[in-house]
Amino acid sequence: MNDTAPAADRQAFYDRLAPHNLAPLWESLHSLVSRTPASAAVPAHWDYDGVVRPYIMESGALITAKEAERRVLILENPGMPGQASITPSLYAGLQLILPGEVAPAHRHTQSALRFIVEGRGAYTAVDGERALMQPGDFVITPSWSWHDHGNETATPMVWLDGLDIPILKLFSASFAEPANADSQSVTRPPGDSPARYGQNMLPVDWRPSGPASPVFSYPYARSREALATMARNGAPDACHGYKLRYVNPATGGHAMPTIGAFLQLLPAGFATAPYRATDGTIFSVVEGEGETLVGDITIRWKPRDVFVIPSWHRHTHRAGSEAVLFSFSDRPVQEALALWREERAQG
Ligand code: GTQ
Repeated sequence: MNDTAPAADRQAFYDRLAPHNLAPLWESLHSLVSRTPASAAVPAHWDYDGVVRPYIMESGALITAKEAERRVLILENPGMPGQASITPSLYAGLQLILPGEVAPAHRHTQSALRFIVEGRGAYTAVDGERALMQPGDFVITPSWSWHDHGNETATPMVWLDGLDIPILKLFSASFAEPANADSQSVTRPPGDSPARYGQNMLPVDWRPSGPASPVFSYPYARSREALATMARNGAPDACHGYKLRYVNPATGGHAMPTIGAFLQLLPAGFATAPYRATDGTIFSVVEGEGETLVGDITIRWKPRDVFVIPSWHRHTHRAGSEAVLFSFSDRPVQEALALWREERAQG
C-alpha cells in the first residue's frame, strides 16, 4: 500500500478486516482524538409551562408512581436520540408525584440529585430520614443510599432529577435493588442531618463513611439569602455573576463525587462574559427571565425551564430581570481525573 492506493482497494481491505474484528485507526483517528471537544450533545431548551408541564400532568393520569416506580419524563438531548442522556455523561428527567402517592424505596449505584420545580411539602427519604421539599431546594441521594419519595400534600410535586446513569453505563457498574417496603421506616426525625452536619460543625468523633455529603438537603431559602448578600456586598464575576457551589461540608468537595451542582444569581440587565468549560452543563431556571447565547442559537428562558450547554460551547447569559439559575454537571469527575478545563472570555 502507498499514498496512491485507490480508495476502492482500501475499502476492500477494510471489508476483509471487519469479520476479524479489526478496523483501521487511520480512518477515525482525528474524530477519536479530536483537537478540541466534540460533544454528541447539542444545546437544547425545554419550555416548562408551555410544553413540558402539560405532558407531565398527562402522564399522571396514565400510570401511578407505584406502577412506574419512578414517573419521569426523560429530557433527552436531541443530538443523542434514544440514549436517555442530556449530555454524554448525565441523565436528566422531570419526576411527578401526585398527592397520596409513594415512589417506592430502592437503591442503586447511580447518584441522584433532585432540584424542586413545583409543589411544596412532599418528601424524599434518604437512609431513614425525610427531607420536606420546597421549590429551589437541592436534595441528593448518594450512590447506594435507600430512597423513596412521598407526597402527603394536596398538590402535585415535580422536580428535576439529575443522575450519572451514562457514567455508570460507561463503567458497566450498575447495581440496583428494591427495598422490602414501599416506604422505608423513618429512623431519624426530619432536620437531624442538617443539625449534625449542616451548621458549620460536625459531631466530634464523626468520620465520613464515603465521599458524598452527609447533608442531603440544601434548602433554597438559605442558598438564595447567601446569593443576595454576596450581590449586596461585592462585584459579580464577569463570567458567572454571583455563583456558589454546593459542597460536602466534611471535605469542601462537591456534594457527590460524580455530579457537581451550582446556584448563581445574575443581576437585572447583567450579561456574562463569554465562557466555556469541558463540563456540559444542565441549567434549571429558578427566578427571572433572560437569554443564553450559544453559537448562533439564542435560548430564551423563564422560571422552571431547563436548558443544556454541551462541553466546550462558548456561551453568554443575559438576565432581563434579576435571575437565579441552578446548574449541574460532571465537573467533579473531570476534576478527579485532571481533565477539566475552562476558558474565560476571548478566544
Ligand atoms: O428517583 O430513584 O429519574 O432511580 C431515574 C432513575 C429517578 C429515582 C430517575 C431513578 C430515579
